[in-house]
Amino acid sequence: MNRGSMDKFSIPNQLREVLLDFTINYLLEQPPDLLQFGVDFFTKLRDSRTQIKIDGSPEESLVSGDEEVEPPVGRFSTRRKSVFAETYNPEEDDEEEGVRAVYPKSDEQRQRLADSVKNILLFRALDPEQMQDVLDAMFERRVQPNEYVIKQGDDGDNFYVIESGTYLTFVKSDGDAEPKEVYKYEGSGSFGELALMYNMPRAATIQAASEGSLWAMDRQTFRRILLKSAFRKRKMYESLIESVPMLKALEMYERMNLADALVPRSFGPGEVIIRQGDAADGMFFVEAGEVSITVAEGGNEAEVNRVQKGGYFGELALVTHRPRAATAVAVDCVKLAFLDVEAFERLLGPCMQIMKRSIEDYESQLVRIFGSKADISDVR
Ligand code: 1OR
Ligand code: 1OR
Repeated sequence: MNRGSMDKFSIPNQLREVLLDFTINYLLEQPPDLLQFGVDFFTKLRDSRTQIKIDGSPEESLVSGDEEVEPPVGRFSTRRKSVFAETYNPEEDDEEEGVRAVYPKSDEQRQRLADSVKNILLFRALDPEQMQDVLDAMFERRVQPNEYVIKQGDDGDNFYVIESGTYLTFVKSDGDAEPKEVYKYEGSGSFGELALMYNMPRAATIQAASEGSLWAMDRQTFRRILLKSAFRKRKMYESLIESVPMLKALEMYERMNLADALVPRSFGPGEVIIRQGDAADGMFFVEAGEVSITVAEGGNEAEVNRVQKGGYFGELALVTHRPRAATAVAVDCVKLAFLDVEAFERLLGPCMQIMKRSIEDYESQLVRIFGSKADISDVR
């Protein structure tokens, strides 16, 4: 490469980063007064220097005791990124700021987009107006086999929702010679939210394994519309997820996805949560209160278990693909987090061994209490 007189000057990385950050912020915000904006920007940048946290430790868990809703910094990497962005606090952000991107779409495109975003967990908390905003802001990107959509270590630009295609996820950890394949998206799902949510470099590489079509949303729109709701949800379920021993089998990223998927459900004393014999649509984690489990068998009904905070129930039917094996009733005011069957199958694979072990325990108890193995033994 012929760099000519450029060789005489070395451009410090910090200068490049700061100027780029400033330029991007200026372009996005389009303030009326460049100089005033510059003064504010650099003042804020200087003031923030004292607060900058460098490099989250890898042992740091998803769950921290503090109540502050501030994005953790660099938890997936050892490289620090743009200082301005690091001090970002979603709770202080003015939602109305910035330009709104609108990409006109044909009816046919709208329909395809609506189908693609239907099951995206991060979109669940949006109201219809925000959803409209999101749909307007998304633009189509077609990819070819082997094309890299995201490269680990890069800055985050877009968030992607899959319309079609297969995508491989690779992570190269410190000390690894080669990146390892850690996950495969097949025709649905979304990726690329981590770098945008937590202001860190891309945590993984995403490569198309087939031809495909993606819907992309730029960083600014993502942060303006999705960040706060996604953040609150992940924050809300951190301590619940931490309190369930079984879920320790999950990687931090898998726990985040679980938090996105959980839905709050409450029941009053005596209310039936699950009825023996019913078809199953999901499972429950107990956040507060107590749940009584009873089994009816040949005219006898007996309480067989009580489940408290940190416990779970309703997983058995999802694992065995059978009707509910027991009835669950709220003993007092019970706060639960519900996980639907589709998310269960996608997210709780790593906990399957643990669940199967407790199912074996149900079986031996069943034999002890009723003298028969009944119908729960078909564990797949
Ligand atoms: P990003 O913005 O960092 C890469 O860009 C994306 O890959 C990332 O957001 C996620 O959306 C997606 N760990 C981290 N990121 C993952 C993972 C992952 N899987 C998909 N992405 N895994 C943990 C690996 C130790 C795999 C979990 C199954
Ligand atoms: P499910 O989807 O069948 C009822 O819906 C839930 O009650 C079940 O999943 C379990 O999560 C939970 N036998 C069967 N189900 C039990 C039991 C249990 N305990 C909790 N559940 N036994 C108690 C073992 C300590 C054996 C009964 C004889």
